[in-house]
Amino acid sequence: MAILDILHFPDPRLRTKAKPVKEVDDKIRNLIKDMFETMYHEEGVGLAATQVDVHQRVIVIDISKGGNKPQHFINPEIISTEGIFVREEKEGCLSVPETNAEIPRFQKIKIRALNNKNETFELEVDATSGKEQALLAVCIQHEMDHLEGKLFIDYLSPLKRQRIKDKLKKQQREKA
Ligand code: GNR
Ligand code: NI
Repeated sequence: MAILDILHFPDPRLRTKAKPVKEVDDKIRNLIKDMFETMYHEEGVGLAATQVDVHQRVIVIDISKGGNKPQHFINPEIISTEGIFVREEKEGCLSVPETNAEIPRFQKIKIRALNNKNETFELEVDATSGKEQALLAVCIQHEMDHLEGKLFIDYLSPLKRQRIKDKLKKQQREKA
């Protein structure tokens, strides 16, 4: 078990497109364990392998209050979507510290993925069926974006994104 380092914007490695997992083996199962450990340590509700500099299509999520409902997805694919919504609470990202924004997301998604036993499963999430489901819908889309090298701030205007970049660069300078 290990807590992994998280990459921070504007690290170019966050722009890497992740490759599909070819074989769900012990190495992947270990990665998933370490990703959960890292996510819980950082108090996040989700984590994509991209954020720990592993460019394979793996995401972990736990939106529960107790942090006792881990969900993982290997090679996730969105197979259908319906509608667009903006969640009441703003979106944040462990790779973009101290930044929050309202982002339009699909309201209803159906996804297909593999579990750690190499079994295919499907999951439908409807953001209109409660706050937890809304967070789960957003979180799945947020994590899947990471696997494409995409960040939530990419949905903002270039001006807003530049301001965030300047702010974080300044902070990183001050820390160094
Ligand atoms: O911890 C996280 N919280 C969160 C809140 C609203 C929408 C998305 C997220 S995901 C984020 C963790 C993270 O950066 N995952 O990639
Ligand atoms: Ni994120």
